[in-house]
Amino acid sequence: MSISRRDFLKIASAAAAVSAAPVFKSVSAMSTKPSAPPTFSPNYCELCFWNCGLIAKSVNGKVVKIDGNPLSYRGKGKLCGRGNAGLGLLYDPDRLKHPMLNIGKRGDPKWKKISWDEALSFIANKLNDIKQKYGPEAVALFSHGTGGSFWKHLLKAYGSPNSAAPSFAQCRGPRDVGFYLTFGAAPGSPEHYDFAKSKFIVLIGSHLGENAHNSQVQDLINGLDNGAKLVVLDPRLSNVAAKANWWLPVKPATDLAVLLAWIKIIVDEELYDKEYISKYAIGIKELKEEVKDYTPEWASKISEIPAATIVEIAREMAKHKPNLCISGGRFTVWYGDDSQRSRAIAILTALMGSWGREGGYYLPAAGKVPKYPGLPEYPDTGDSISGDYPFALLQVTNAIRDAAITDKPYPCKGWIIYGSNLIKTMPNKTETINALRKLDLVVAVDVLPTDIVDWADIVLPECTYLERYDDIGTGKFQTFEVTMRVPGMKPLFESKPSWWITKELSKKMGLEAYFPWNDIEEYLKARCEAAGISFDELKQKGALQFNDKANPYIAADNQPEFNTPSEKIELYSKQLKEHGFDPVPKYTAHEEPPADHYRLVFGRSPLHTFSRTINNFMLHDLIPENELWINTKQAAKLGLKKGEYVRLVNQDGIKTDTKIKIKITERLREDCVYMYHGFGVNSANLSRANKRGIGTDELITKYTVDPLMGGTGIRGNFVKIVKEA
Ligand SMILES: Nc1nc2c(c(=O)[nH]1)N[C@H]1C(S)=C(S)[C@@H](COP(=O)(O)OP(=O)(O)OC[C@H]3O[C@@H](n4cnc5c(=O)[nH]c(N)nc54)[C@H](O)[C@@H]3O)O[C@H]1N2
Ligand SMILES: Nc1nc2c(c(=O)[nH]1)N[C@H]1C(S)=C(S)[C@@H](COP(=O)(O)OP(=O)(O)OC[C@H]3O[C@@H](n4cnc5c(=O)[nH]c(N)nc54)[C@H](O)[C@@H]3O)O[C@H]1N2
Ligand code: SF4
Ligand SMILES: [Mo]
Repeated sequence: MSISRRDFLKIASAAAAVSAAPVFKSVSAMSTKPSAPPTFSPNYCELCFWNCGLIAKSVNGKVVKIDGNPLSYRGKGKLCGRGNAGLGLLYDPDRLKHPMLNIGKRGDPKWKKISWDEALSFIANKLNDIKQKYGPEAVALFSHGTGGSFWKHLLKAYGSPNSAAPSFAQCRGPRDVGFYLTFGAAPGSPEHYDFAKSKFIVLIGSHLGENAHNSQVQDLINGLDNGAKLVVLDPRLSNVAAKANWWLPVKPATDLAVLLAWIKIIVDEELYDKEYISKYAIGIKELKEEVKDYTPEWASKISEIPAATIVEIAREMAKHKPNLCISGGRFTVWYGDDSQRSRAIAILTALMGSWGREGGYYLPAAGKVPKYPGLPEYPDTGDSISGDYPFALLQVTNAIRDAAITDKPYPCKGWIIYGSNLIKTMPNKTETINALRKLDLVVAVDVLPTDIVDWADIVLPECTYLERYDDIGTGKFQTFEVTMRVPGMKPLFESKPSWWITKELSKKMGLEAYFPWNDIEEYLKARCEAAGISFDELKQKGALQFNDKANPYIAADNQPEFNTPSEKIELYSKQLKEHGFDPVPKYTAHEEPPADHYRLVFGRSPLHTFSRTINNFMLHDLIPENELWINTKQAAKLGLKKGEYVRLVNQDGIKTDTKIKIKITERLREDCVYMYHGFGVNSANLSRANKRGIGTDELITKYTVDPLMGGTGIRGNFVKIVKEA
């Protein structure tokens, strides 16, 4: 099977359809002066966290166009459909324009415009009160995005260890932990999947292409172009599944059965990379014993994938070892046993010898940009709120939420929420609301009046990425990438960058010694100098690559290190056993949908990032609302028509406030329904997004916590379809 580069656009959907026309219109409407020669500033995209490099073109002090930066590893000169629509955020008339104080209630706000000075004094006073009453650890930061780094620094200077992000315990945490337990390292973000060189690729519930992480999609397409075979396990015929050699419409929640059967076949038939395993791994004998009952026939009954297909694919994988990538995916908080499912993927990867091998998982280039030199030490902090999860690699957001409700292990009284829409991204909204109601202080730092903003006491408007400098960005790929964001124009309205907000706040909190730079360029220059990088070159090029001579693959003179207790790959994990967990993953059955219910399955819209972009006028034009996918037979059974609007009721009797349009399709199993995540925006101040479609977050009242690391499995919710009278 071969696939052309043009198919990238087809996979990534209507990327090309993002026309620049509306931008030029909005910009020319703004500018009255004759055009000065354009200026160009490098930047990196913040429409999602892949952070592809871009060049912003400005005319008369306004950004008028953005293009991919060819020097960027993550973008390679291209932007995805969302990235191309950056101007739809920059010129969104709904943007936050000035600091605001909530003189109403949390969740039912009345906003009063205030000055930056008033806003920062208010926050500093509250933070100092909390410190006096409860200690600094009673303040937590939630963040997502590059500007978060200045907030993390401020929080540590203040003395709190509680800095968390939904992008761990609500996203890739279980995958990272499963791999960490096996290899002593995670696939990383950005992931070290060597798709471009793969001969065989396995995607497990990962719908790359719709999940539009730019260079990763390009790598996948290049791999397929070069003849790689592709297997996709997904209950839905995703766009990438439509390109696969094998689409396995696995029964949702049963992937682990297939993975365990694959392990059994490979171990029993001795199809694994024997030299690699004997050199680098421990526990092959114990593994064989532990998986002995997981026959393909057993897995077939559970997963509804034919036993012969399971056997065929196990043998195909082995034929292509070690140049195959069994992808760990990214969004992995599914059913609560997620770090164990990820461990099964890691074990298979080890058996194929593909960690550190061409076409498998490459070894990333090393590199570091040291911190700003000479800063005072942070104060000593006590333990962070991590819950009772022995293998949590990072702080657990839901444990912080629990602490705000129960005061255990100690009170949590203040939340600073930077670029995170907690109310839509944490499962079980009622718990989030209960926590928010109990706090003494809620600060939201955002660019738009999104749903979480309505729950804040005080709102700080950040300027968008196209209007600000930010901290230095780094990424470990086959090169070590260092990136810089340079503003293409002055901030609109009274919005400000986080480097400025945190510095001013530090003065009011008596923490100015931690922010000794006069301005951001001085800060960035000092970091560049400490790393031996030319600031001027970085500022001009936007992205620099280092260590590009490093060998990304295992070789006689390039031996891997495994940061596990045994310093080997652990097929059998003694440390899991010591903590009372299964040393080799075991299959456990998950709850099935009750009668008349479907499992709620969701994923990414190729042209939106969660709820971040729903109000973006360029993207809204293309995908204004989500649709409910339902299988043709089930639609006929329920008498549903294409385009008809319905509501949903979940297993706990929660009925959606808004409606969703029916899409009838053969591309989905009969036992589930599917929709894009991110819609169903509540905030009345987002004029285009408000109440369009349904939010998965409305329906996710149930979640199953992963006992190893605290991740919240959210794919165990079920819905019934309610027709409108
Ligand atoms: N139901 C459900 N929940 C999920 C998921 C799901 O699929 N379904 N996905 C999970 C995943 S994979 C993840 S990674 C998490 C993400 O969870 P979060 O990190 O909470 O979510 P985001 O949508 O990235 O956060 C968006 C907020 O950042 C703001 N923002 C955008 N740009 C900027 C900026 O430049 N500066 C500032 N200060 N703010 C900005 C937006 O306006 C918005 O309010 O959610 C998880 N939760
Ligand atoms: N366009 C776009 N791209 C994005 C993002 C975005 O918001 N928009 N977000 C980024 C982020 S932070 C993340 S974490 C990634 C997430 O991207 P992915 O890791 O690819 O995860 P999801 O989007 O949750 O994947 C959904 C797919 O899993 C399938 N699925 C559901 N249940 C099961 C099951 O039980 N078994 C199997 N095998 N499959 C199942 C669904 O049918 C769907 O096709 O995307 C990233 N890329
Ligand atoms: S993948 Fe798309 S949205 Fe994400 S950073 Fe790159 S261009 Fe921006
Ligand atoms: Mo994510």
